[in-house]
This record gives sequence, structure tokens and C-alpha cells, in this order.
Amino acid sequence: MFLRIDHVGIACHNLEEKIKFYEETFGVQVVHREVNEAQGVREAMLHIADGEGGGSYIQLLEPLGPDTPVGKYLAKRGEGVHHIAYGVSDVRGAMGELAGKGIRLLDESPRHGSMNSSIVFLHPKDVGGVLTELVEAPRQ
Ligand code: MC0
Repeated sequence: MFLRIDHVGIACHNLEEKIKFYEETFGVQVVHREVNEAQGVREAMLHIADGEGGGSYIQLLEPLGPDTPVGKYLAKRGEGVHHIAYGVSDVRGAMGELAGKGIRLLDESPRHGSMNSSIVFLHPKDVGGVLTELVEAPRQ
């Protein structure tokens, strides 16, 4: 089902400070920035490598407010890895397959994700405590 690790989502309080840290420490570069109101985040994608069906990235996430998924996560757990996202070729097909295996989907249909991808989240309690995201990259 998985083509690659699309991104690792990292929750932070201050996006600009965290971007600077990643750029200066690891030499990675921001290739995309976006505010996703529906998900309650301001985010930046830092490119790591190219893989099957798309790239691999670090995704830095700053919440737009305390009552958002990332805002609540920061209040409860502090900064750190918020989710792991895997690239898939057919997100709707993957959703059907996983629902059939009893995994709870947090979205009824794919939603807008970073860089015009289609995304769906899986409940962390059904994936060993890991908030998991499936990403279908846009067709070229
Ligand atoms: C919450 N839990 C997590 C977690 N967030 N476990 C692992 N990783 C996380 N990130 C755990 C809590 O500790 C709690 O367990 C249980 O899940 C329920 O959490 P809650 O705090 O009571 O409930 P909510 O209201 O915060 O909901 C959690 C849930 C929510 C995961 C359902 O955050 C959600 O729907 N997330 C999907 C959307 C999202 O995260 N969007 C932001 C990134 P205990 O044991 O304490 O009961 S958007 C994004 O990344 C886009 C832009 C993109 O990739 O393109």
C-alpha cells in the first residue's frame, strides 16, 4: 500500500524559528509554505529526497489556535513528532481497504493536503498510538 514516507509532521510553537533551526542544522530547504485553515495549521515543507510517486519531506506545523489538532497536541505533549504520512497511489482505494480492516478513518472523504495532495488521517488509537496520514500526490 505504501509507496514512500511522504512526510513526518512535526508540531512546533514558532514556525519561523523551527525553519531556521532545520535549515541551519541540517541544510534542508523550504520548498512550500501554506496556511490550511480547515486543518488549523500554518505549515512548511522541507525537501529531503525524491521517491516513488512524489517526494519526502519534513513538515513543520504551527497551530492557528489552541483549539486545533496541533494546538491541543502541543498543550498536552509539547513539541515533537505529530504524525507520519505515507504516500499512496490511490487514497480512496486505500481508505476502503483499511476501513475493511477495522481502522477508523478520521475523514469521510479525502481532504486538501499540502501541495495540492489528497489526504486522509487514520485514528492513532488504531495504529499503535501513531497518528497516520495517507497522501495521494496530485497528478502531474
Ligand atoms: C491525539 N492523540 C494522539 C495524537 N493526537 N496520539 C498520537 N499522535 C497524535 N498526534 C491521542 C490523545 O493523546 C488521546 O489519547 C486520543 O488520541 C484522543 O485525543 P484528544 O486530544 O482527546 O482528541 P482530539 O480532539 O485532539 O482528537 C485527536 C485526533 C485529531 C487525532 C482525532 O487530532 C484529528 O482528527 N487529527 C487529524 C487532523 C490533524 O491532525 N490535522 C493537523 C495536521 P488518550 O490516551 O489521552 O485518550 S494537518 C496536516 O498535516 C496537513 C496540512 C497535511 O499533511 O497536508
